[in-house]
Amino acid sequence: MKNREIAAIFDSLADILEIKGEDGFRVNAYRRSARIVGDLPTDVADMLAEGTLTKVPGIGKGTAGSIEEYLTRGKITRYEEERKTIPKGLVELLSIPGLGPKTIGLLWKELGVKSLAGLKRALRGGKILDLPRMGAKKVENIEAGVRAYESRSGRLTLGAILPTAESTIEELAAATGVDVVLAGSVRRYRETIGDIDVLATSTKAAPVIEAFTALECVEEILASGSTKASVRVSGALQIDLRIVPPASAGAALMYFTGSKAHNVRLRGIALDKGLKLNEYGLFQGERRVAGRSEEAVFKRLGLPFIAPELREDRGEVEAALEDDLPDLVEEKHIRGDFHVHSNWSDGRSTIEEVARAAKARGYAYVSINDHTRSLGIAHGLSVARLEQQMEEIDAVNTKIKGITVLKGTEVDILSDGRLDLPDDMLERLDVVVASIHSGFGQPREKITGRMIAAVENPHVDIIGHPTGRLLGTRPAYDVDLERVMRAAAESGTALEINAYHERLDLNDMNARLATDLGVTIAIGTDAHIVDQLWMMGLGVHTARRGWLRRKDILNTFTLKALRKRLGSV
Ligand code: DGT
Ligand code: CA
Ligand code: CA
Ligand code: ZN
Repeated sequence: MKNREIAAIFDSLADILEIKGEDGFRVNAYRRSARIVGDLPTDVADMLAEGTLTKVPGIGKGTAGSIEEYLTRGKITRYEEERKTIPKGLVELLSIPGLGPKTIGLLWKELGVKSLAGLKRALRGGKILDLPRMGAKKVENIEAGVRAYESRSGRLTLGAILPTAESTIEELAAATGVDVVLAGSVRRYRETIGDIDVLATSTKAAPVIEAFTALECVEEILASGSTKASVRVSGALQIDLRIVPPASAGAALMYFTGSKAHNVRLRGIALDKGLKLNEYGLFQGERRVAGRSEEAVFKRLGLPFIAPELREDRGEVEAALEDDLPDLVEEKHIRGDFHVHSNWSDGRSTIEEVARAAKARGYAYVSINDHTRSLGIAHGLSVARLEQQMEEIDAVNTKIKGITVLKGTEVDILSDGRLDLPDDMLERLDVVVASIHSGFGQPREKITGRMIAAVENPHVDIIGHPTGRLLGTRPAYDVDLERVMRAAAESGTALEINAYHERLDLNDMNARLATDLGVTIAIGTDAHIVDQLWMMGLGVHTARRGWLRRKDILNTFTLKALRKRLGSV
């Protein structure tokens, strides 16, 4: 389905026009087309074939023509032509968080900035402050954006690549009949991924390499040797494959799972015992004493098995030596989801669809948490609409057995710290998630105050996406998290691990700090369509990376225990 690709081109077109300073009407028309096409639930190719495309409100003849051109010729002439009218390097600047097309246009026209290097020169030279509507605060934001952009360069979110990673190992295993597993940062479930590492166990590497480089997803073969190969799949995503014999499979998996820092620690422990550890095995002199499985290697090193998520040299080696590793939460412990949007606000699934999908995942409960009225762009609910929604939830609960739909909200924490729903309304809900969606630029004291006010509201159960960061695109707002955590521990309010792949907020280390301070963590997917409920796994693995145990996680509570904890009946 090409909908998203086409939407991205319309968006780029709008960006280019905006950089050039063309009139807002045409810019907005392309933005609107992008949004409409991106949100279409059906394939534009089918709609074009059936002649239904031009019947969609907002898709005129011109837009339909561009879509047809893309589907038949793979490009849109208008876009190709416009692209040539601005310096190539300006397009890259659009990826810098906090830097929009208007400012880029200004930098280009006024200061001759044509690339990232040019932007950095302008920042260093201080000339940028002379631009209209530019202040010290804004310059600081741009500098922070450049830093964020440079530090993530080339890294993708785990959630964006995990489906590709999983289907690759399945297809390769099916094609070759050998054991194929993931290693590297994907197996450690890091929030962003440089490349995908895959390990296959076989004594005959050639047929595995052949099958690997012939996979349908492969766009380019970067390297192909006798025991390893690298390919490029969609975009810049690279997959590295190594083939190892069974006698070294465990040691190789350990080595290529990393992290490097963790590996260094394990090699040190081996040395202390007069052993040598490398990707071929654990050796005493020339003799291999372990290597077939990770379990065997750990055992011979005198250590319990260390879960891949912990292998970051953040104290796991010390804990293992003292046999004091945490008993980590597992996906199978999860009984429900606390953050799901429905089509009552900006989601796309009905409450009934959410209920059925949650039931199919084996959950006991799921809560519906739509936005509230201040979030107009997200069709936030008024009190009256929320009351209607509660009736609908009652109806769904009567209709569908084996799952309980909880009444919830994602109430907006307003910029002055008040909540967007009155207390008497909040009191009637089962699961109140309170989140910040505005005023990201406020000073630390102010944002911290807003969050603490929400934490201390007795009706608020969970603080949603507590730092507001979006991976690679928006830094966290300036908040004193530790103070919020202490307040949350005091009032018994849970903090969220928002499992949506671009958020993962709280992140691993913050979740760890929160539980160390006595805070309960609630995992919510922030799903806007039932196809996103799978991201619960990303949240659980983030929790594991934060050393969290079953009892730290609200989602592991039975419905009865949950109701008691939330104070709802
Ligand atoms: P990434 O791809 O940047 O998200 O992170 P990783 O951890 O997957 O790193 P990658 O793909 O460069 O290498 C995979 C693993 O292989 C890494 O976690 C540890 C191991 N490894 C790679 N190079 C070295 C090395 O020079 N020394 C050691 N000890 N281990 C290495
Ligand atoms: Ca990797
Ligand atoms: Ca790699
Ligand atoms: Zn939210």
